[in-house]
Amino acid sequence: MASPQLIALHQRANAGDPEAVAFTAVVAALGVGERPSWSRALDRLKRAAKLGSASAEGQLAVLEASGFIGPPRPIKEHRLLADPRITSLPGFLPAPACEWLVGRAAGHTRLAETYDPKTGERHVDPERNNSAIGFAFPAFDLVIVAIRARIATAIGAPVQRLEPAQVLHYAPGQQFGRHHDFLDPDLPGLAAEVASRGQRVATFLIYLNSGFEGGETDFPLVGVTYKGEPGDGLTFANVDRAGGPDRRTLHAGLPPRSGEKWLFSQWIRNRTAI
Ligand SMILES: O=C(O)CCC(=O)C(=O)O
Repeated sequence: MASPQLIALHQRANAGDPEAVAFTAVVAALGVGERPSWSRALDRLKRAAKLGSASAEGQLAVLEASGFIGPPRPIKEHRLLADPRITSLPGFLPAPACEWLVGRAAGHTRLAETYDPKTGERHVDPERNNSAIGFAFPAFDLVIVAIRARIATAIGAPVQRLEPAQVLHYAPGQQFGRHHDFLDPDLPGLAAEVASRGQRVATFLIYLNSGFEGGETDFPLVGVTYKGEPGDGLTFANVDRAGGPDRRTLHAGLPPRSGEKWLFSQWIRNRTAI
């Protein structure tokens, strides 16, 4: 956010605009134009709730119920495969936070896009017909900030390496066909992207709901098929130990046969991504 916008935000917040106060909580947590502070962020969110922000009140309830207020909860890991590294994280995100994400996304998703390997531009790919919504800084709330911080802790990377987050939605028959998440530096359209913003070295997924058949995350070349319960995480490296693309990480979001699938998807770069 440019400085004039930040000044305007704080002016609105000082004037008592509840939603502006709520967003200054995000600004405090991320340290935009100020020293980052989680406790100041929570104080601001509480003030926004007192001023009448329903969103702030909802965020506080979700943060409280999901273990984001108070001592951090231990993160459980279960190694599914050592090489390439594929790890599940049972119970990574409590149900209220999963429901919050679905609530933020529902009704706002659009046909998902991928990188065109020739041009490096975003484009609609016939292999990917599910829908998605991206959450970048101006669309963050404190719940999303907290989830991204927990992901950064789990994978041992600074949060600045996380790309904007996405929530994916699959109706029956919709899929994210077989693909790699690394950006192939051999493809002309992607080499520039890798050079300017770094390689996408890891992926972190969180299953957000139940009540669908099929819809697994499938790694056909290494024989791993995973389907999480709501809140379960799945993370995998997209590159080998030398940092080069690992083609064995080919994977797909299989289509649900019935019901709807919601998934939080977070790609991680090897350097600052936002
Ligand atoms: O929907 C899934 O299970 C997979 C999602 C995926 O492949 C991705 O976000 O890169």
